[in-house]
Amino acid sequence: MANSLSRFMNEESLRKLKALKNIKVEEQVTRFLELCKPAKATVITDSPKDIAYVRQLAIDLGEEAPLKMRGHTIHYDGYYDQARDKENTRVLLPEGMKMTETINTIDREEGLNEVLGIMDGAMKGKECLVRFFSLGPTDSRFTQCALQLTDSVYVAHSEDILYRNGYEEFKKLGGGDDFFTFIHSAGELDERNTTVNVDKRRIYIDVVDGKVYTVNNQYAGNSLGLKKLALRLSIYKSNHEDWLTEHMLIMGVRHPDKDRVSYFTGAYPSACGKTSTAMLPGETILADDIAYFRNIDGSARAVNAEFGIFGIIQNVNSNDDPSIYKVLTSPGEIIFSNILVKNNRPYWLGMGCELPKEGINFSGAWHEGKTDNQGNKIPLAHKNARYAVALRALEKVDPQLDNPMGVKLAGIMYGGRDPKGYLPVQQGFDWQHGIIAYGASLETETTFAILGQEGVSEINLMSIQDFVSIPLGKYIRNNLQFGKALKKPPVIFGVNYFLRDKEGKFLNSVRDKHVWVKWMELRIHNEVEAIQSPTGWIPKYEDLRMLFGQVLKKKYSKEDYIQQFTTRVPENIAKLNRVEKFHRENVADAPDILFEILNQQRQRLIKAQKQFGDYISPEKLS
Ligand code: SPV
Ligand code: MN
Repeated sequence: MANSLSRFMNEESLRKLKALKNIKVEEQVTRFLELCKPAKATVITDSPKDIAYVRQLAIDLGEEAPLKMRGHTIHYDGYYDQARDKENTRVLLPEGMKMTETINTIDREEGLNEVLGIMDGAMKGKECLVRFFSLGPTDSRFTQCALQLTDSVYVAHSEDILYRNGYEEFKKLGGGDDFFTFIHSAGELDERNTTVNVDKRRIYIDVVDGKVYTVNNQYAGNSLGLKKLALRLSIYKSNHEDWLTEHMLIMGVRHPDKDRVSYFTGAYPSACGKTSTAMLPGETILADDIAYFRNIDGSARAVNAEFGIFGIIQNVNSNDDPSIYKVLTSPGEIIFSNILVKNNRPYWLGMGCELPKEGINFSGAWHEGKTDNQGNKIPLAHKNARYAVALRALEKVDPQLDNPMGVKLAGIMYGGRDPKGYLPVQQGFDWQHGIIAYGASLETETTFAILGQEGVSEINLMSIQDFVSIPLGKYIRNNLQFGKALKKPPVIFGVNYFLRDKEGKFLNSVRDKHVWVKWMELRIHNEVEAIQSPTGWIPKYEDLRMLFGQVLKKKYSKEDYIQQFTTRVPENIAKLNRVEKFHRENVADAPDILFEILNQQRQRLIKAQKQFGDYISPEKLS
């Protein structure tokens, strides 16, 4: 093996690999170097020197270009590789394993043959970086080691910003094989350093073997092993153990004037307010995308699998997201992707200043009015353009970020993009009701974060449906069970930032979510009362009026309250019907309790409808 490895790497790299004393790691590295056939391979440790090498290589090879501000670089993904590719992302299904129909799968043998065929020689002429990371804090029950091989320096550099280094963690494996392996190749690149063969883009997830093969792509949601690809592997792994993997933010919410912090997690589909909730001014952030939960001594505790933010940059401006705007306009290590650059300065949609009429963007040289091959106008920047920044760069990072025990959870939020049905904020009656009526019923409109049509309404269970690598019913049961086993489960809330009036106008402004979050914190501590509606506990006007004044310095009228918190019975019943149909048709192993809880909700709505009519003002319920 050493012989084969020394064909690819110099003595220094070989020494670094050997120092891990892990034959399993060496086997994987050898096997995939032999398959992908790079010109050379370099082993990167956690040392600042090695990490600086990666940062510089991204620039030397032109995968990133420096911008005016110190530490800022720009990277472009291919024009057709700007979001997650759902169609070509598949779970490899071994013979005999059952999976929910909505989960994209391919027969394991067939899939492996195909993807290994595409990856054969995919790194020709390139340098393969061999990297070691830790998902979750190091030295912790939550730690999950991850090995990454990639020929994209952008991928390796992004992972440095977004994940904890894990070379030293690998040493603690004691030669064991409890690590995930990610093999990525951007494939052949064009003169702009973007993938040529996007038609051969494949992202295949081998859950039983803990490996992911991803090729002919660069967009981070497709290429970075540690992000959405590891999410699938850890959902599978946690299902076979006793913990949960969630597509969730984690934040510390403060009482308006007491010295008190309560930790919340929140699940929102992509581009539905997850990052901006996690970044609310005055609160602290632990995670904006992926959380691991464990039951530790009867309490739900959570950690961030990640260490940084890969956030949507559109509409980040000093007014709506002041804290992240400040970070993005200050010196420090940031990779911008798929935005416009002019005179080495970055520009994006909704940044709140005048925008140039030409520059370089994800289509190459760009000018206003430029069209693509299909005659579509190319925007100044892609809607899904992003930034990657380490959480430690934020002033408001929570001090518990690296706590090996995680934080104790007080509340969980589920929020979709629902123009018609769900109230802006409501509290579930109990754990089961919250998981079923808000989590498993989460319905949302599709967004630009996934390749394909926008604005199509779909069920996106717990906002994690795209990533679930076990039967969906099992995933729901695991969540129900997790809460049951706790001494005091976190309180579950349903939120909806996207409710509209009859004319289609949004009923809330972007920052109102902060009031909802503060209300939840008070509810958790039983410091405000609530009104029982057919779909959950809802806020009282006086409490919201007080919080709007305190948090946003805004007046909150009774009319606004009534409009926002009116229960829309026909819309809610229609939603229940869609949710039930989805589960009956697709989720063969859906638990009976799911249908019971949906039915109870329906009965409560019908009863209230008989008494109060189709549209029920909160005043009638109090
Ligand atoms: C998401 O779309 O949910 C993201 C970005 O967090 S990525 O999954 O990386 O595309
Ligand atoms: Mn996400």
